[in-house]
Amino acid sequence: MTRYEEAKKIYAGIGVDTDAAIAMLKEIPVSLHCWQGDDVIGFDHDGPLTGGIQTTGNYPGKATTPEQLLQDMDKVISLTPGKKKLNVHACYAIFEDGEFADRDKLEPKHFAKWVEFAKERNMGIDFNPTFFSHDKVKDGLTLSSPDEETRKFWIEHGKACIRISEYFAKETGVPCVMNIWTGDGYKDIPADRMGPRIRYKESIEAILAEPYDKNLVKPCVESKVFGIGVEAFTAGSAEFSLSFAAMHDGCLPLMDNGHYHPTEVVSDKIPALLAFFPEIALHITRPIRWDSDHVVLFDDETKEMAKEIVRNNALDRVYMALDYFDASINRISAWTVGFRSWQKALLSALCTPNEMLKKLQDENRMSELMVMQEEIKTYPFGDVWAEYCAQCGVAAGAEWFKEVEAYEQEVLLKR
Ligand code: RNT
Ligand code: ZN
Repeated sequence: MTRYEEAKKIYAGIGVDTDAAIAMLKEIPVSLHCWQGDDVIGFDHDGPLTGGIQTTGNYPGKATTPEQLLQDMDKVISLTPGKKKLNVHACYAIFEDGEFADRDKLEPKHFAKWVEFAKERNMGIDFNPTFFSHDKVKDGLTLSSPDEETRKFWIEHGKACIRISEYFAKETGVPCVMNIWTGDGYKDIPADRMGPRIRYKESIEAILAEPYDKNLVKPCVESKVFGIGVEAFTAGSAEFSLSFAAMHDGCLPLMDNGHYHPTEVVSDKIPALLAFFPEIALHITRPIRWDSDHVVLFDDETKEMAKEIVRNNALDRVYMALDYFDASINRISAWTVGFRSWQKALLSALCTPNEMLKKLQDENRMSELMVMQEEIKTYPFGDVWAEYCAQCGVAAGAEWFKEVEAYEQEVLLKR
């Protein structure tokens, strides 16, 4: 008997069908963010990253051209199991020879290369307007700015992004999740906390007034507790974003698990929102102290979030996207570890006897529930993971890192 056959038998003993778990995971799309490859810079400006987010580190070999970034993404795709969707930011517009369009004037054609790339690989695309790293960010504000011209510019940007999102959906045949996040806020105590939020609300409403097909474009609003340099006040707080989504039909709440106070957990928020919203969206990341964007690992909270999605049968109601950026280590490795970690979390959740555990809870057999939850932790999950990777044609173990090292020598260090 192979190790997988052995493991399959052990899992069958608790009513888990590992073949079915593997088959299911192969069909679940997870969005791979393009911005891990170049430290969230993009191709439409020369300036630094702004907007309350920051990358730290200067590991060599980052992508500086569309060709390099797409080549790097292909490498990551080749090292990771599972179905993927691309996640692109508006600042990653690809302009042909000398042409340029500012954010408010972006058109589908500026993303034709992304569509070509996605189609060739049978992937859908998610999209994000970029409300940062731009000189029209006035005093740290965009959609909530008291300056009308500033707000207008960013509303036009949002509308352009709706049109581009619809183009992505039509071209790929897969709905496009369009996420609105701004770093709008204040470093120190404001005198007016409501004014900026009313303006933010009205600006998002103006963006969503752009006509679009609700089956093709899924707008979301992402909340945040604070950003670097905007510690005192964030316009798009948790209450703001959640309320906005709740009050606007077709708009989804997006929770980034790096955007809450340290003892709050998104795993507990997922089922709460699923009790109300038909669909929700997630940014999967790893917060450490003040930073919200470390590489995703196969850690307890990551596993817990995956469990909440799987055991509530919500794999088709939760849009899952990765969101982190680390410039201090090999970027291909960072990208790959994060994607593989979320795949592990999903597979592990699919290999959990969820119905049996729920029954123990409902019958108040809490001692047994604790015993079982602890027992499952040492089940031979690694053998199921290895089988899944083999079926997907990727290395199950750390062998993949050898390929990253070779790629670093042959490609990254020559840039
Ligand atoms: C920032 C938000 C946001 C960004 C990306 C690049 O705190 O998480 O989602 O990380 O849009
Ligand atoms: Zn995010």
